[in-house]
Amino acid sequence: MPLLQIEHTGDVGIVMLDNAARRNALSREMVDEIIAALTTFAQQRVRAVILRAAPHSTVWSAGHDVHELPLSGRDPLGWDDPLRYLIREIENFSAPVIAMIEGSVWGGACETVFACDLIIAAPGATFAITPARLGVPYNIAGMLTFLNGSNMRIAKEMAFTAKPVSASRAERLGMINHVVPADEIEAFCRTMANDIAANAPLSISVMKEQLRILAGAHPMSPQGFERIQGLRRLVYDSEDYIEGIKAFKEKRKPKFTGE
Ligand code: YXS
Repeated sequence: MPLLQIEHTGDVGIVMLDNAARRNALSREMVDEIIAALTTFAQQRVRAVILRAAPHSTVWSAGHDVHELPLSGRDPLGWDDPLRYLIREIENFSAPVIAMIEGSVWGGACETVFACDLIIAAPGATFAITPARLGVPYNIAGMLTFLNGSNMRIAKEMAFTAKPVSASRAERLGMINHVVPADEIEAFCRTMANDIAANAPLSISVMKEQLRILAGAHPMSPQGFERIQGLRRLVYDSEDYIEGIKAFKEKRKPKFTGE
């Protein structure tokens, strides 16, 4: 059974996450279907994409599928992790991707939304950066996505508290483009997508790529990279990492010891 619904109208493509039973968790299967849809849209030369959940969703996406996080000994967010592929696909997609948000957005899904080019949220939407909730060592590119999607102070607050940020606060902070009433948000996003599609696609595609390159232009020494990777290994080899995943699966609060 497909985990998505796809629509292609004129120059606009729409991907609707549709696996409410798993709260649209970004499993390998779900990510593969999203990437397949984007690949088709690229072949159809769509000029804007809307990435959404089913209407009136209470959870837009619960983030990385926790059941697919490796238990200890392996980087949970390495280059080949499905979430990393999804982020790169969105960032490298030639046309703008509009995230249309209804419901709560968690962890890797929050990064996915921040990787989109525009974010339009209904008033009840929330955004949470959750590695600290599970004991996960987020990866460098992902932390840069969070930083570029907010600012240092807010990225730290979201990462350290793992608490959701409301749509109104996110808009006030410039983290999202618009807050639109739930009964108007689909029409609003379609209008924005069509406005974009009416402009010059080559010009837009180049500006999107320029901004991607500029946003990622952060020099890091080889020693700096290796230090971060060493620190991250200490985390994914820790007892706390195992405890975070175990507690999630056992539906209980984790007890972190710092070991
Ligand atoms: O128990 P069943 O089989 O019915 O399944 C439950 C949940 O286990 C499942 N589910 C998930 N499965 C895999 N990965 C997930 N991330 C995930 N989230 C939920 O969906 C079924 C219904 O969940 P339930 O009963 O909790 O629904 P709810 O409506 O009461 O609560 C919805 C949420 C989203 C508030 C709740 O499910 C939740 O807190 N989910 C985890 C949110 C989260 O911490 N996500 C981060 C995932 S890890 C990640 O993205 C990164 C690696 S990181 O951690 O670094 O950010």
